[in-house]
Parts: sequence; C-alpha cells; structure tokens
Amino acid sequence: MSIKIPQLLNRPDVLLRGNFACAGCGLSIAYRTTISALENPIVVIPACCASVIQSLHPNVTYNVPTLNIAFAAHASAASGISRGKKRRGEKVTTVVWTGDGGTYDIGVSTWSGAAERNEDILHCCYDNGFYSNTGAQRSGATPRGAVTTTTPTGKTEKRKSITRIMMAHDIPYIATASVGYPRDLYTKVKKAAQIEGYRFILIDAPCPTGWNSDPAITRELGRLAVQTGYFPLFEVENGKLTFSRRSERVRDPERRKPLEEYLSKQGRFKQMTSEAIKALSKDLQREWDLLARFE
Ligand SMILES: Cc1ncc(C[n+]2csc(CCOP(=O)(O)OP(=O)(O)O)c2C)c(N)n1
Ligand code: SF4
Repeated sequence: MSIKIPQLLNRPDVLLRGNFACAGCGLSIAYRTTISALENPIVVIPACCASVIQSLHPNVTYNVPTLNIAFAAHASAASGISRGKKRRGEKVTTVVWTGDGGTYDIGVSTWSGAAERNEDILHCCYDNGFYSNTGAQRSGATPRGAVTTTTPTGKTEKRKSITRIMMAHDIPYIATASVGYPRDLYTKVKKAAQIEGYRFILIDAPCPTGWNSDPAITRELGRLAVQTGYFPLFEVENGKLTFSRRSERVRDPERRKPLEEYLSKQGRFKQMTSEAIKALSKDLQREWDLLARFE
C-alpha cells in the first residue's frame, strides 16, 4: 500500500479529490508536495493550468486560502498580502504559484519588481515548458527542438535561463527541484520557508497531455531529466551556487544517461534529427558551464 504525503504529515490533503488535473499531471504532484510542506500558506495563482484544475465555481479543490489573479499581477498581489499580514502580526507564507508562462514571459515585470524590493514571498514555478492550458503554445521555457502548436516543426530558439535571470536580482534563495524527487523538493521548500525575503523554486513538472508522454511515467521523466543532465538540480544561497547531490553525480557528461533516453519518451521530441539533438545538448552543457561560475 502506498503512503500519501498528507497521511505522512497527519494533516488534510491540500489538493482535494475531484480536481480537473489530467492523469499523471506533474503540476498537481508539484503543488501537493510543495504546499504540504508549508504552515499557513496563502497561494496566489495567475492564469495557468493551476487556476483551471481547481474546479468550477462554486466548487473548489484547493484546501488552502487561494487568490486567482491576472497574469501580470501575481507578485504585486502577493506583495500586498505579505505586507498586510505582517502588519497584523499574522505568520503566513505567501506563495506565488505560476506556470512557466507566468514566470518566464507574461508576469516578469510583477515578480522582477517584487524581487528587487525583496518582498517576503515564496515564488514557485512549475515548469512544463509551454503554455499548456491554452493549447500548448511555445513559451520562453520551451527547449530547442520541442514541438508545440506554435512551433510545429520544433522550436528554433534555446530555452531561457530563468534561474540566472533570478540570480541577477540578488535574492536570498533560489533552487531547482523535480517531481521525480519529491523528497528533495519537500526539503528545499521547508528550507525556503525559514528564509525571509524573495525566494524562488523552479520545479520540473512533466505534462503528459502536452508532451505526448505516458501519464504513468511522469516521475520517471522527472528523474530522467536529472540523470541525463537536462534539468540540473541546485540551490543558490546569497549568490553561491551548490549543485544538489543527484546533479553533482552527473556533472561529468560521461556519467549521464544518454539524452535520447529522455527525449524518446516524449512525442514532442519525436521529429528531432541527430543534428537537432546535438544542438540541444550543446545548449544544456553551456547552461551547466554558466551555472558553475556561481559556485
Ligand atoms: C495578459 C494575458 N495574456 C494571455 C492570457 C491567456 N492565457 C491564459 S493562461 C495562458 C498560458 C499559461 O501558461 P503557463 O503559465 O505556462 O501555465 P500552464 O498553462 O502551462 O499551466 C495564457 C497565454 C491571459 N490570460 N492574460
Ligand atoms: S494540461 Fe498538463 S499541466 Fe495542465 S492539467 Fe493537464 S497534465 Fe497538468
């Protein structure tokens, strides 16, 4: 019998039955793991799949206080909540919960301002690498070569490095995590919750519907992303970067699983030629090298 996080924590589930998430949805695993780790969370959600899966009014499947807000307003709204609660002496964790569209693209101005002011906010981005709820369009997080409805032959540009953009804001805590390693994600959220100021966690969250992958292998895809070097796990504390144990292990490209093992399990990469895979590998290694400069 499998034991679920709420049972382990002896508290009610934060995401109730009857939600609209697709089978194997990485976002719902990421949400449940993250929000379960927090005491008194208040969650601010802009337009994205997370605002859709909660169900239709008057029903709601989020079991914590939640504010749905326009795309370009998430971190501004969260700033007001965080300051208001502090003024009243109420101890809460104000969370911004966005997709990659709301973090990499639409919504940059709101979080960049809040990060520059070092607002007391935990910003979590579940990254599925495209705009899933509006029909799988490309985003700044879409990797080179991936098919989306607006890149039908594969994206020709590289994926944006949101963590390096965040680093330029000199915020106290940045981490990457994956639904493939929920314990690592849980530990990082717990750590972030103890820190004051703007904190950012990027969570690799496979989307079987948009990636055209088997819903049963969502966690496996998360682990493969790390083991192939596609998605490095690390933390940045006050500007100093440390690769997490599982990524430190595959720092040497020779020790990584072949990238093809990860790509071949997703329909969005099916059309990639060996040249295109080489170009993607080059992007990935370049990002590793740039990150390593911050160690
Ligand atoms: C200013 C604005 N532009 C566009 C939209 C339409 N829209 C709603 S959700 C969405 C995509 C969200 O993508 P992402 O943040 O990656 O979350 P996901 O859908 O993948 O969960 C878009 C383009 C909108 N609501 N507001
Ligand atoms: S489209 Fe993707 S991210 Fe959205 S609910 Fe379905 S599996 Fe989750």
